[in-house]
Amino acid sequence: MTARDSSSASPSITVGELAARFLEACGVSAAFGVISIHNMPILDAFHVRQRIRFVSARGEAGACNMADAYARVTGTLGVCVTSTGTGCGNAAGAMVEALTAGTPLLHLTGQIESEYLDRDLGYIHEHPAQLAMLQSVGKAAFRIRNPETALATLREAARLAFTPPCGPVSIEIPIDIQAMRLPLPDDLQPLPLAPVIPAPREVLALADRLATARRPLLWLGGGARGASAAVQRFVKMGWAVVSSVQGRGIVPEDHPSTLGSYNLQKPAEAFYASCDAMLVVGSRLRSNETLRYKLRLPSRIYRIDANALAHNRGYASDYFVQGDAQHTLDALADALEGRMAIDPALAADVGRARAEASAVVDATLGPYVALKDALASVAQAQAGGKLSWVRDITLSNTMWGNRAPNLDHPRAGVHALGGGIGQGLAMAIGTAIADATHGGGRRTVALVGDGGFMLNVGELACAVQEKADLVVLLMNDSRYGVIKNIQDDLYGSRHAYVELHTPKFADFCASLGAPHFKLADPAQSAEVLTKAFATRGPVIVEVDMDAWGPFAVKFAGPPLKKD
Ligand SMILES: Cc1ncc(C[n+]2csc(CCOP(=O)(O)OP(=O)(O)O)c2C)c(N)n1
Repeated sequence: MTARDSSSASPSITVGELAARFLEACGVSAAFGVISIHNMPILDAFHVRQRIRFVSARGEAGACNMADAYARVTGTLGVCVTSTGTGCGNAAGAMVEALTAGTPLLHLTGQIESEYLDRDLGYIHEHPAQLAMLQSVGKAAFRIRNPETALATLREAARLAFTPPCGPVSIEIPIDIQAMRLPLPDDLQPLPLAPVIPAPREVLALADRLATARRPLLWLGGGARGASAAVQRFVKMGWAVVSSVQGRGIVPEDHPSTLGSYNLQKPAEAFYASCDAMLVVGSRLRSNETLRYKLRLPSRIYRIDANALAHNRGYASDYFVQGDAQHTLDALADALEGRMAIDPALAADVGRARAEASAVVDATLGPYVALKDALASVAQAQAGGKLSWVRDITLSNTMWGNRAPNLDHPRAGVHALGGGIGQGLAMAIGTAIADATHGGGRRTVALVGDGGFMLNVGELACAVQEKADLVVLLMNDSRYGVIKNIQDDLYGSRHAYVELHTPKFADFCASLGAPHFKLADPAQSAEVLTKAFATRGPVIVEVDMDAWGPFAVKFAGPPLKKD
């Protein structure tokens, strides 16, 4: 097929512009990437049209993490644009994270000219199996082969990205195709999304099983993030609630009916033993949340998931209903309201379990309790509790950041779900940009270790350039702390490859024009955090962990079942 030329009567646009216009129709207000000869028709259209804010990341990994976080906090499509070959490959790790987290993301990448494609000619930027790589690091990948099929491909990619299990979808567009012209389509709207409606018979069967429960518990995962309103109906009926880390804030975490994400401490497990039914909604009951599937859950487990394959994964389910979380919970509440006799003591028992679980966490932290508590109080005082809480993989996050401070909204938490270090800073930039473009009025705060921070530190320059409004809590122990702890536990304290040459962060930040505060004393936490919250743009608060001293308990990898 050949593209129609620009002399036709209707105005003609390039495929690059078509992509830009389609994204606008999807409600995308910011996209992230690195410019290259192999994506310039797309980025030129962004620039000319000025409808989408394009953030020039310093690397494709960061760009993809930014787009991922943008999608998580806005609920709209995340978009990253990369170059062919190495640029595209640089995004692979971040694509894996988006896949793990179920983020609806569109990754647009270039390809070499169609004429030379798939011929292994050593053409500049050629990656012969790029499409195969994209298929394996994301949910799906397509190639646009001519202008006539471009819109259909864009529409289908976006539809797939938003179809549970949601995930990142890539489209590669050879550079000659990006520049080809086609008539401007009349309709650029994305395809409608159809939620998975549960079978009414199955909802009633589930209701029959739950109607007699006296101490029912809802376990909410990331798949239930759109179901806050329906979940509230269960809370009103008297159910108890607990969430995975990805499900934080579906019920505001200061609500007395929820354990929050204190989901695997001993007091939580003891509480589960007192519950006679658990309804798991949109959660994979992942290894890190369940002591590698050994956490003792209530004896009867029921499950709702939009993904039919969730049935019996990780834990056996006594009954399973396939359906969108909001629709299914609403239908279930219709069938259960006024029909249950829930133990009135349940609410008080949740509160007790939560307080005990939180005390268990605090007892591990030693001096770092001061940081955790100061963050909660400063966030309340300076931002009305409206925090976007972004975390990298670091000891402090595993030990407390995954559970505290309280989050008030299902989209207020962003973390590296798949466990890869080095993504937190870029995710915080994507979060802050999302807040700026969507007027969220939240304060972005990121928790990162020095090891993870250095992995993608170039993005700090991007943050300064973009005036990304965020506070980074940089936990500096000058090493890969958790790995060192594991070496103590399992490798005879042979501390190999964990001591890191670390920059003088004050000088480094000064060179970039980023305000920097050193926090050398736990007693100054509230004062320094208050100053940081009052400063605009990217602000670094470096916690000098050598001065603070160790945690009370040495954390050495994800907790496992001990008895
Ligand atoms: C991309 C990636 N590479 C390597 C690892 C292995 N790893 C897990 S934690 C960690 C150390 C992180 O160090 P830092 O960010 O300083 O945090 P700390 O453990 O000191 O709190 C490493 C290297 C990983 N999880 N992800």
